[in-house]
Amino acid sequence: MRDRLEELRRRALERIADADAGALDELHGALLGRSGELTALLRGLGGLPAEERPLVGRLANEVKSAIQEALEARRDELRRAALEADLAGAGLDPTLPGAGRPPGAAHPVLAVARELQDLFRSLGFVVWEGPEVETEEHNFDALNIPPDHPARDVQDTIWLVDEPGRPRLCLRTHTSPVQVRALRELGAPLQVVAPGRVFRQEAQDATHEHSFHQMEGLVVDRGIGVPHMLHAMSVLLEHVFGRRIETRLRPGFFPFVEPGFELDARCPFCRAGCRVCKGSCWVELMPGGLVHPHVLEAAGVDSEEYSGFAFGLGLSRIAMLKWGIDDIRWMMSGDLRFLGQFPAQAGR
Ligand code: FA5
Repeated sequence: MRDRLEELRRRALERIADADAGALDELHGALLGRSGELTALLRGLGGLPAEERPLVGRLANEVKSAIQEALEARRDELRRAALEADLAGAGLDPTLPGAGRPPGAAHPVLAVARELQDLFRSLGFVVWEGPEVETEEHNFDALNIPPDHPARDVQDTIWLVDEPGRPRLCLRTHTSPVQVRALRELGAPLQVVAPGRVFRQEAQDATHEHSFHQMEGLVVDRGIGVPHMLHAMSVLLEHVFGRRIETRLRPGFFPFVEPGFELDARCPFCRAGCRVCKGSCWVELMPGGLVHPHVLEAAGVDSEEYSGFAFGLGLSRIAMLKWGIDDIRWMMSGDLRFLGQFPAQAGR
């Protein structure tokens, strides 16, 4: 009986190894089915002496498992071969590496914004964000920009709701309205930075976009003066550029500060006919000044007790200077040849 079982196993495995899909089904019936060979052999177990039955029974189970496993393995093998043949027929090679996705990275403006947020958080500032659709009151009135003031034209506002009898809404032209929002919500004293996108009807050129990013800085406390502002500006610039960069300060007019300043950086691209600085050798980077008492009062802060400084950094321009980008229009181009140059510096 044992010999017959071993012989059956040997023959069965040989036949299974050569079988095609149709033959496998037949083999399954011929070996393990009701009137299959193994079933017939097992029926003879009862005629064996009692002491042999357990051993032969165990062997019979082993042979049955071996046949079942061999049938399953051969089925898998045939299925895989059929799939590969199908793919090859369709011109596909499943062994080639996939196309994959190129790794993403932060946009250069986002990278600069994050770097500065980290810096200012470490100095005790709160990061505060305001909406891109802004009321006329926040964008202009509360910033001491009266209705007929030319500043409203200078910034060439994109109005969204401009109908008689309805509060006017615009795309914010700068991040300065966040000064008012933060002061009204947090009160004085406070230290905030407010990064975000702003919009203007702007003729585009190498340094001007219609949509660009700024970061507002605002510190209000007792006894704040111009030296505090200058210190904050120089800490900021040294942090971003990792070295002292040449700057100049000149008077600047903004209705929401008094006195007001313009901080310019030495143009790093400067050459004859430079289109970045238009031959002036300086790039406007960061205006600022002492918060006008009218702005403090409009936000409910006592201007007799508190004073403050504010600045409005051009984030897009900082990114340009940091990475030597000589045309701001690359920033919004969505061109992967441009964006792909930044993973190393701007990733995260
Ligand atoms: C303002 O927007 C003021 N709100 C800044 C301010 C804040 C002044 C707080 C005083 C106190 P200005 O329009 O100059 O200012 O813009 C600020 C900076 O944004 C500029 O120095 C420049 O770096 C950047 N900027 C201005 N216009 C554009 C533009 N069209 N494209 C790209 N960057 C621009």
